[in-house]
Amino acid sequence: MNKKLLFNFLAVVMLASLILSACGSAPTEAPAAPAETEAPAATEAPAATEAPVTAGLACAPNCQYSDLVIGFLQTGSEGGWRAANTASFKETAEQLGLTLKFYDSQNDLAKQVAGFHQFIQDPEVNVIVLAALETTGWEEVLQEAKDAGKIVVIEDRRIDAPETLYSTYIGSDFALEGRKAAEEMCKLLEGSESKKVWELVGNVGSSAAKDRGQGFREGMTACGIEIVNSQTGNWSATEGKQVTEAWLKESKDVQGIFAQNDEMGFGAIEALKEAGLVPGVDVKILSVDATAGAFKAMLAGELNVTVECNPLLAPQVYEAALNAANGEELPAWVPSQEGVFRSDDPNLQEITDGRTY
Ligand code: GYE
Repeated sequence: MNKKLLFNFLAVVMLASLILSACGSAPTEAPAAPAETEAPAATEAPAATEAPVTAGLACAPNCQYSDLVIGFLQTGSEGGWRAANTASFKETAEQLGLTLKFYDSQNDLAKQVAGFHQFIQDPEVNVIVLAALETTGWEEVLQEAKDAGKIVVIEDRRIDAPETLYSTYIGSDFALEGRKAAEEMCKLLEGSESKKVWELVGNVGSSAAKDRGQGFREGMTACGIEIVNSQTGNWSATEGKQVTEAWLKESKDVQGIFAQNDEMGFGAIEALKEAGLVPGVDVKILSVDATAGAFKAMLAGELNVTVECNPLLAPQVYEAALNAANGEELPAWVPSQEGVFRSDDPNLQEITDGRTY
């Protein structure tokens, strides 16, 4: 057999063997995948807390106010609204015959958290009431309180935490207050060619500041208000005045000031007067809270509007605590009912005389 013929024969033989081996190893049916087994149901990661907060106290279902020992974590004493809120809790505790342990957090978040732990460890305390300085950072301590069998009621300021970690929240709809403020500022600036507004913000981490600011921004679009300055005055008259003074050094082209609480509004009023402007006339002033000082400023014509924020929450809070102590499930939020007061109200003096704070 000549070489060429031999090479071709060998090539054919090799090719044939390759084909046969390939076939031979033709992948067999891939082994049947194991019969589809039900994937194990993903076990739900246990929620931080699954059961709603309905476990009552040992005295349930016959707990009385006299059975309650309430640890109250107050923000501090930053102004008229806070003083009225504190008075409501102390006076109502006496009227109802419950025991109140009052903790002043001095507007310091670390102190407020420390006070919370203190009440969790206090064997006498069976209910904890929190007026939160800030919206975040409460989940861990709330879980500890729940594990310790303590009832928690949130008052005044809402928090960002699972609703199963506390019995209820009793406080205002701050976003609604912000929308009301914008609606009133639109009325005050009606007909004004320019609608530049300065905003004095409360403690920036607090729900009251966040939600009032959001509500105002939602409402102001209706009339073309423009917020040209916004800065915290930390709820205080001193800081509200300092911030307004700094703005006035830059420009006096402002038509309205939205102060997120009365104290900062009072500071703005002082700054305007010292700059030679007439508050309530040259610049419209609107604040929130409706404290006694606001009615005094409206009667003097220096404040145009105050949007009410009710501080007298203790009766509702204590009733909720008692119901929770008796194992009742409560609504997640009980919003306060509130109004608006204006300096041009013909009955303003009578309304002022009838106010309790
Ligand atoms: O507006 C302010 C106080 O949380 C609603 O806190 C409260 C606010 C109030 O410092 O005056």
